[in-house]
Amino acid sequence: MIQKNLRAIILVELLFPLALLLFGAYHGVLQVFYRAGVIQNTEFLGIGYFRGLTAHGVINAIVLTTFFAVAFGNAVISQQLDQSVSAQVARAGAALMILGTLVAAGPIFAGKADVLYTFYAPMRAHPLFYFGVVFLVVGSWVSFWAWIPGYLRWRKSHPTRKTPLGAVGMLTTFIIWQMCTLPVAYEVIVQLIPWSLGWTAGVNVVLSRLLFWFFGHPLVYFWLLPAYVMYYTIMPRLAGGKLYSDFYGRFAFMAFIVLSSPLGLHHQFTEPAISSGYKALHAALTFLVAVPSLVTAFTLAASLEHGARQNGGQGLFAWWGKLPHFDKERWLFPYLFLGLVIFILGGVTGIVNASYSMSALVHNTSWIPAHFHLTVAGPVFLAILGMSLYLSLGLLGKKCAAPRMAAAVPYLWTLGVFTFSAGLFYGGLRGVPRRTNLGMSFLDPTSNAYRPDWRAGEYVGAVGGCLMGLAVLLFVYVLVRSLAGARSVQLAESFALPESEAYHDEEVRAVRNFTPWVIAGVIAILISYVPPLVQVLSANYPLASG
Ligand code: HAS
Repeated sequence: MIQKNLRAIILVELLFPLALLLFGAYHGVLQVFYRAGVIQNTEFLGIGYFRGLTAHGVINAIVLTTFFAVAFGNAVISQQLDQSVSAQVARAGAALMILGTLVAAGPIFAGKADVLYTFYAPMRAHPLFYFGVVFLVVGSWVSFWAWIPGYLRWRKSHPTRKTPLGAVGMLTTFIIWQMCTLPVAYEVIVQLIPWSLGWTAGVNVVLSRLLFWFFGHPLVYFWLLPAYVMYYTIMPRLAGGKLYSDFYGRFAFMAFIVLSSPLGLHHQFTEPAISSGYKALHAALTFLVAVPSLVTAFTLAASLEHGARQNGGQGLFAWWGKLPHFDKERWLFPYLFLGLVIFILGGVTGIVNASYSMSALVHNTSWIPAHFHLTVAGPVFLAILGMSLYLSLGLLGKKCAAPRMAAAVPYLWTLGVFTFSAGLFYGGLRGVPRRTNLGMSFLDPTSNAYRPDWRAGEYVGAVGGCLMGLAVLLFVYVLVRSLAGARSVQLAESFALPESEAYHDEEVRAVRNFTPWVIAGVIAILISYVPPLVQVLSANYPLASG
């Protein structure tokens, strides 16, 4: 059961970012209108293009994801490790995260932090933006620290038992987060804050980018792994069966500890100062990080097949039809299943990006947002929406007021995100740039830069963006209507997250302990990052004043 004294904290951590999501999603829809040339202006209703784009990225990709990981982690750890989370520390973490978000929101909405969600130099924000980021990240660390003493106590009092898989997944998520946020904390505190306060004359841009991207790729696994926890520990049960292999789940999580950090240079293949040898090493490691996801794909497909066959499914492919795709009692299932379907394309395009030569074709084109909307806005976002609704209603003892509509949301979102990404992939291969107000440049018929051949992709993207916006509105309708419904104390008291049993429950010592994996991760980071760091520090580029 989820601890009673954590329930209010979890609810705040779920509902606060969902309220902000309305702004985040609104600015997403505006993006497609700017890009398709429907809005031909530098601003709309007083909010400029880059201000809106920054709000969109920061709210959706940083704030929503971080709050959700902490909230879901609090629920999973307290349920699976005998209610061992320190509520006082968890409360302090949540308060810091809320403070950080509000402090950063001020400069973003005042137009003094148009630095996008990848906030590295030379673009400079108001110091309060950076302070807000620091509070948000430190708040998430504090929330993680609230789990550690209870986890150690649990290990001591259950020496022969395996740590439950969901807890392993959430601890992995935050071990990765703790490791990857240290360099970006250095960047923000030592480089960016003094520079934005005017205390230093300039900033080393290449170093700033190196530190940011050290954080930037493991960040995506911080987003992804809470969804993986749901896929491994909840989805097989919803499908009516069992997790095919407990070992493969543990192996995938542990492998991410080693592999998710030492490869951020794949965002910097065109970076000066860093030798091509190290870029090639990071490219090779990027191919390797796809392995735990491929393992996940096969393990989950087998788990789904097991569930479907328990429901009477037969044949080589016909069993797919026996999964609860449209079951209004199990409306959470399509949020997880469709996320996986979307991720097949998100993963394949990630592997394209990882290739040293292909990246040269797609880097900084609209191909990149197409890829990441099939990842962070695919499995991650759908899992966040579905679980936020499920958890908040469960904790409050309320029922879903419109379960059919709740189950329809992920279908509409999937249609929207596939359409959106198809348009952006098409454009990206033709060189359409990302992060550009196309309505004021390449899609403005009166401009010398006008590119009529770039219209089709952007129009298709705009249709997809509108469908995605509609899906968010439907979701908010279901959430608000359900929250306004009657409360049952009995339902709230008995609420717990579903937990799948394992079909193969293997005993493998190598995946019982985090320590060797963390040590291997640190060694991999040292090998892959120390020489590039030395190269960057010894390069003689002038500092940027911003
Ligand atoms: Fe990525 C850029 C490479 C995964 C997010 N990525 C980005 C950016 C974001 C992002 C936000 O190498 C842009 C950053 C910016 O603003 O500049 N990415 C990869 C690779 C993977 C990958 C190799 N990315 C993600 C995930 C993200 C994410 C996950 C968010 C959550 N990405 C790159 C590279 C760049 C990049 C370069 C830089 C490009 C550039 O030039 O700027 C891998 O982890 C992907 C492995 C995944 C798979 C898929 C497994 C499939 C599964 C589904 C199974 C389905 C089932 C259902 C069971 C191999 C698990 C079956 C159902 C049926 C109906 C059949």
